Amino acid sequence: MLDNHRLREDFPIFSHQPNLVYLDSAATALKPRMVIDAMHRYYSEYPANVGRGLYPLAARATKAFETARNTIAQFIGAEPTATVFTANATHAINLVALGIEETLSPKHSVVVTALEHHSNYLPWKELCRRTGATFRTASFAPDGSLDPETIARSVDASTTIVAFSAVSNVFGVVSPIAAIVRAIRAKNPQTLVLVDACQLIGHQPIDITAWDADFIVFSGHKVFGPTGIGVLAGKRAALLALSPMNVGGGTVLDACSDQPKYKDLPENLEGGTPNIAGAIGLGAAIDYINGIGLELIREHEAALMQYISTALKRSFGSAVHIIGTTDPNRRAGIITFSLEGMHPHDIAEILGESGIAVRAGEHCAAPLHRHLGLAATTRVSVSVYTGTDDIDQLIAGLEKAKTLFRV
Ligand code: ALA
Repeated sequence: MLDNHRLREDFPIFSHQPNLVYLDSAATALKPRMVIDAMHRYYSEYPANVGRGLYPLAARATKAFETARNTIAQFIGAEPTATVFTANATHAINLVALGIEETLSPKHSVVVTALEHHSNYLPWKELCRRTGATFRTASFAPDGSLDPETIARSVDASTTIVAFSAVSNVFGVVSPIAAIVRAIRAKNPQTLVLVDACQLIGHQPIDITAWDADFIVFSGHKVFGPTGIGVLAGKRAALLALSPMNVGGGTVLDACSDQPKYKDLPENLEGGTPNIAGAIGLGAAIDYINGIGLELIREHEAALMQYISTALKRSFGSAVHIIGTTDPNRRAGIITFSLEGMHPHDIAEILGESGIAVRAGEHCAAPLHRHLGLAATTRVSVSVYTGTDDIDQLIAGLEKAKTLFRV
């Protein structure tokens, strides 16, 4: 396993709160010093705009911004020019949904899955409401993964796009992404595919080229980066076919003609001054991950998943219900459960009083909870700074809650 105590020194929050047990990294990951420093350097040493100025300060800002783009593109197997900065994953998904809106009519269908979080559910539902296209929801397997054939059964000649998550933010189970894309293409080669990689990035490798997806999206803040920055990457042809929905400064070659002529990717989709510090911070976050090594991170998180599964069962036996797979190796650092006799909100509040942060509720995934017949669950998510000592404290906190509730 990784030396999480050594790694905790990289995260300034732990010098402010040395006893913090942070088990909510799937909501947002903590920020390493090198990310904060990179952003601080931009704001204090070269806070110029990008892509516009001809003076040295602006050239330095543009270079740092584009270097970050290259780092991120390489990390996900995308072309830098097909790696677009957005505000977050939700913004990226809405750019795609709005960008294909003109092509949809009541003759078309859009497919999502029942395990999506609201960000990869509502933009598509709204798109269908506006265009009259049919909104279809493919089911998931009991282990919390997506099954290629189940998704493909919802796809037919009418299907314009399928959007699905690589990892559900509730189940935490990694789905067979390349096989799902193949099954969709076998049913309809014209169907676009969007993969929401929010809960996979930074935990396991991403290769958009090997997946053969048209689009992938993720948020920077879940991968040690700052808030307010996300990425939409994909195939050039698919990105170029999107109607730019955020036109304005930086996107146009000829604004004066009746038919404005727009720039090439990625600028045509990045209207307005971008989140420059955010992009630079996200680049530093990817450098941080590369410095540790994705394979070591994967092994560390798998060991923690094994540890927590065993500890929960040992302490709570048949009163604990872990959602999804029993194989901790298939998880990307997320485990969700319910405990008989205790409401997840009460659990989270009691743990919170002891400095232990977990997430409780529907986790912005109401359709999934409805599908499972559950009102709410408790979610624990880990990262490089998490160790078995954090899990021991979680279990002690849960034991305390159990005593308080006399269950
Ligand atoms: N989607 C984020 C989560 O799962 C906010 O917590």
